[in-house]
Amino acid sequence: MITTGEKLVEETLTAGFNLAVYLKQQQKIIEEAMDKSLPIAKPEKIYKAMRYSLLAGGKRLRPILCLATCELTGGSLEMALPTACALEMIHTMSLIHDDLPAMDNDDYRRGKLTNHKVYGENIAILAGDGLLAYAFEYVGQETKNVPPQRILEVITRLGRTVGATGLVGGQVLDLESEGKSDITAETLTEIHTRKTGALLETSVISGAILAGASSEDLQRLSTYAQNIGLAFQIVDDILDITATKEELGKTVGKDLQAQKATYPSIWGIEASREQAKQLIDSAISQLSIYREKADALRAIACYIINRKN
Ligand code: GRG
Repeated sequence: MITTGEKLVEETLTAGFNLAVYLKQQQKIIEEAMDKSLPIAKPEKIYKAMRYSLLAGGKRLRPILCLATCELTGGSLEMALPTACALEMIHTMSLIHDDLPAMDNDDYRRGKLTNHKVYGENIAILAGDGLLAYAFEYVGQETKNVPPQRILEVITRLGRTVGATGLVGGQVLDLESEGKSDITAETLTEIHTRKTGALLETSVISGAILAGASSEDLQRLSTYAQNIGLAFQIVDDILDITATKEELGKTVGKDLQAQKATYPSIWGIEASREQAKQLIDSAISQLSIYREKADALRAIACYIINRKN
């Protein structure tokens, strides 16, 4: 019986599933695909700026989730790889814009100088815009052997995730909440459901849509994704307090500095950890029907609360 993340990691390892090996292998596939996806063209400066952030490392969690659910629901790697790359392009563009002086004003990301620190603010804005537009083009142009209706569904969903109902709206609510002392856990959850949860959920669901998953599968996977999405953000808030700059590859303590409400500031660190664990347990409970076929998704859920960056 699986109860907590750490326990599950042990169990999946003893059952023959090695998460570290799995993540490394999937990251290699994704790195190679992304490198190929965006060759340098003219004007070189913008392509270099886009590649600088896209290929700067990171956990590649969103594409890994997309590939995992496509495989789980009967699809192939080839069906989901363009969408997996597009998800990382969108995530990367959101990081570039989030780091701008007009937003969070950060100098470091993924252990490197932020895009605007290297290329200037004007190019960083355009690099983000370029990646966002290319993500949609890439899914439309490169997805092969998938019925057009499914591709259309993924593209529509990506648009909804990025726009005012998702990332953009979440970022606005986040900006509006800065410096306010009366932010409730409900408001915080609304912000993070849009800012962080929406793209994680779309990562999980798009792989399954491309594979032609049933509506029951999509429902189960949505619930899994919503739970890991919230847990991911709670852990992110905790790491901003407990991790080092070297571990995170970016400035730490930013939330406190910007007077942002966080889960630890509302609940305290221990209660936040407990909440994250409960969410991971709920996420994992959605996967029982898939038995060992969902080992990767189970182990990723555990990794989300045990991660150090
Ligand atoms: C999407 C059009 C458009 C604009 C962007 C700036 C903005 C609007 C939204 C902010 C979105 C944002 C930065 C959310 C935070 C998400 C988050 C927890 C990022 C960290 O993700 P990790 O830990 O990072 O997966 P790595 O580097 O491992 O990929």
